[in-house]
Amino acid sequence: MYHSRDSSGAHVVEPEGRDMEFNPDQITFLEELGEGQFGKVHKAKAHFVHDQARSSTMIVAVKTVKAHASSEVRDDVLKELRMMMRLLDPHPNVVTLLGYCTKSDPVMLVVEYVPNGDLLSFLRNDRAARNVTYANLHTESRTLQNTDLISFAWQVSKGMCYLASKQCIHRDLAARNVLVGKNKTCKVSDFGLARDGPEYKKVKDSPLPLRWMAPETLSIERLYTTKSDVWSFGVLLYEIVTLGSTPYPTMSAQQAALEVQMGMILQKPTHCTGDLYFIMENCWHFLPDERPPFSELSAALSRLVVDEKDHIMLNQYDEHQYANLERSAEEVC
Ligand code: ACK
Repeated sequence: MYHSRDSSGAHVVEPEGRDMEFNPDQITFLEELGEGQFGKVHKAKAHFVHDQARSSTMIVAVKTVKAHASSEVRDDVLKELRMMMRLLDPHPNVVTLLGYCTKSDPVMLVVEYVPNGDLLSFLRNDRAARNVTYANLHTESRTLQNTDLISFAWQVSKGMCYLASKQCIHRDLAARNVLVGKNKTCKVSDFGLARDGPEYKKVKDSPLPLRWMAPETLSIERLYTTKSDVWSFGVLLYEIVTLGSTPYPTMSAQQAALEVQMGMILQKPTHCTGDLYFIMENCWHFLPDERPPFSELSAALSRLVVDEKDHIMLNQYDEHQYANLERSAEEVC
């Protein structure tokens, strides 16, 4: 068993019998996938040594902490790691931790590679492809259907059910933090802000996800619970239904945050059914205790998955009602 100590003195403790500490030599970096909250994310080949006779390689994603990162950032990564260590029995809708390099500098997290990028880009790309559809009928079969979108929502709810069962609060649930794998499998990712307690420490200068935050999280108390994740899940449902549009697109993030604290919620998109909007609305009860648990949301969405009826009527989707805004510095507060 290997113990790694962060600057607060806390340990990352490996479960008995699993050696998850990688030697940096076991990792061959391939292309860069993007920049996450703590540093770069790369596609990589990991060399696993099972015993003296057996070894294998696997394509993975490696999150590397920025060079010369402060001890605060390093601690945050070790906290993310400690959170992921609680989630080691793999769940198909949550990104799995495969290992880490904590003895080396920079610290690296090795996670399962999810090939189709984040859900927000996936939805927005579909929206762009849909515009081509009208000129070329063959594109239609490749664009997302009602069943795909309802399945995305259901899969994320199952991933969140699992996280909630492990007392893990995500704190930044949004389409940009869900990855899309083979066969359009959705996996909840980016535990950068995830913590197990109700305390919250803002990562220096990183934007707060104001448009996804519940009233009690926006308030001076900054309260985060599984029920504030449920609020964010409702906003994520809205992102799915609107093919990745920005919530409250006509308002600045600060304006939206103020209005939400005064009771505003997102309006029903005209192309979704009342049944689906009812699920969203339930996520946005002002009082956290009135919001349903993820198990209930998952059960409600599973009923829509098998329903014959289209709950998202994409043929009535009016592109002009929605806008895609980039997340910007305005959300830093
Ligand atoms: O949209 P993307 O391709 O998906 O760009 C972002 C980028 O890294 C910064 O977060 C991608 N990414 C993050 N984790 C993974 C992963 N486990 N597998 C594949 N891509 C990932 C993410």
